Amino acid sequence: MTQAEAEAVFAEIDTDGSGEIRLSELRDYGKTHGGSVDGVKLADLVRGADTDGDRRISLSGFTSYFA
Ligand SMILES: [Ca+2]
Repeated sequence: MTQAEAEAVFAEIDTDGSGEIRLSELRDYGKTHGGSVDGVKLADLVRGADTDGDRRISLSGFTSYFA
């Protein structure tokens, strides 16, 4: 997806607007989107996009994974 699309999806998942996606936010999103984000399984997304290993996904980690 494009950078802008990735940012829009990120904002949709980051429901508290903290600028990071927590696992609970990802799980809530997965519940209503078939357990995946744009076809990527949540577990694979965390592994691929959590660049510093703190189990939270930053906007830059998210967009570099998808865009
Ligand atoms: Ca958040």
